[in-house]
Amino acid sequence: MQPLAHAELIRQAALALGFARVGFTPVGPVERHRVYQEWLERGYAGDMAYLARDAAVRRDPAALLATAKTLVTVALSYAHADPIDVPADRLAGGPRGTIARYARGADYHHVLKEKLRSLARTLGESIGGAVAFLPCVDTAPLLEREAAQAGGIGFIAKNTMLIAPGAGSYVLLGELLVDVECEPGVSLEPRCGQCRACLDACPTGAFVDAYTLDARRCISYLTIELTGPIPRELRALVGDRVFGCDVCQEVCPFNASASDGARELAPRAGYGRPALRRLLGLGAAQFRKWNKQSALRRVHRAQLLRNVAVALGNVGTGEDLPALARALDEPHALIRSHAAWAIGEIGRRGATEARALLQKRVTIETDSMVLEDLALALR
Ligand code: B12
Ligand code: SF4
Ligand code: SF4
Repeated sequence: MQPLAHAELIRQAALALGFARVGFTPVGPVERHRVYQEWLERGYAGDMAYLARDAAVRRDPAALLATAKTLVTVALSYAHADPIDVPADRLAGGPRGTIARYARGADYHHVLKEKLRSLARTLGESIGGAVAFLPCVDTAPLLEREAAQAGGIGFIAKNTMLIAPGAGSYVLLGELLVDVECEPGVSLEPRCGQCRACLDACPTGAFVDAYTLDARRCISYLTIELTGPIPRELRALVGDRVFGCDVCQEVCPFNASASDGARELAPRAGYGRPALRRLLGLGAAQFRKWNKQSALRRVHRAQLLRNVAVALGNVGTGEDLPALARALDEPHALIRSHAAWAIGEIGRRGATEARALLQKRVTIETDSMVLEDLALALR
């Protein structure tokens, strides 16, 4: 079979599996690896040490599978309707948080990998021989957006997202390395034109410039990747977001008409706008049940409760103080310090009971980070 026929065979099988787009690029050194290196050197990766550890592998996907000839790139859509459209007065249970769209359904890592394995099996059966392959999704040391652009799936936009024209940026990326030659796709140039809506809308000002994100300021990093305290000066900017952020995609005109999210990634009920007080009350076992088989597993319980406390500090009222007071007794100092901050913020908005709660905790607290947050909140 010829490279063109291989590509067509894979394309048809991938579309039948529900992928929104499929692309092909010969395995070889990555064009913008230098950009990646510089991004790391400027410290924009923050605490994501794994990005620096395997930086060299990201230079050439051949390091992952020596016999690989083609990097098949795929995109799976999660453009589902947004439950945020539900009017606030119809939401019972106190203030709500927001979970980023990609994490509202099943864990995309598993969904994509399963589909990629199935794609490899179909390829092997069709060409009547064993195919060496490696499925990759997110965690492999690959520059996935770069690969997707090179394969012809879409273009890298000013918000650094890979946009597939017609499908938008609410697509998750995966790759299949195969030892089969395929006709390469045609790489797309950026199509943002004069638009800069995403750069202006970012709540934390995380874009250094078009195409360059300082992850240390990105709410996605702050709520998911960062395991320590969220810098105090950024907490108010996080708003009600408890896991990830979609602002720079929500404002993008390329997503205005995006729909057709994959069935397997459909949002689960209650996972778009969860009640914050309920989340703050999740014990260890309930937490494990809450994030089971979902991309939400990326955070530990203390990280989630830290995020929830920050969100309550931003959108909560005096009615949320009892829940935050219980969080002040949590064994984990990270939760206590952010609960103290949140109580201080609610107090600043006029809830008079806040001060007494903070003063009571000061008398028994021993952790220096929590004591600092308590002192600042009392000021
Ligand atoms: C680390 C990481 C993050 C970090 C850093 C993000 C970033 N922009 O770098 C944090 C935690 C902040 C993050 C956030 C999110 N992430 Co993330 N993340 C990754 C990961 C693991 C590595 C990305 C990376 O290497 N970053 C380093 C920078 C330098 O790379 P880059 O942004 O791709 O930059 C390239 C371009 O900007 C380009 N470039 C530079 N200059 C120029 C100039 C021009 C003109 C052009 C055209 C290009 C260009 O060159 C760079 C190097 O290739 C990838 C998975 C993977 N293995 O690739 C997922 C991935 C990028 N993330 C993904 C998602 C879904 C998200 C979030 C939307 C999640 C959320 N809702 O909260 C946000 C989006 C924030 C944003 N605007 O980027 C998806 C993106 C899918 C898509 N359609 O693009 C990926 C591909 C995972 C997946 N398998 O689907 N993420
Ligand atoms: S995900 Fe949110 S915080 Fe991060 S760059 Fe986009 S808008 Fe800014
Ligand atoms: S909002 Fe505008 S500038 Fe940003 S990615 Fe979309 S088209 Fe490009």
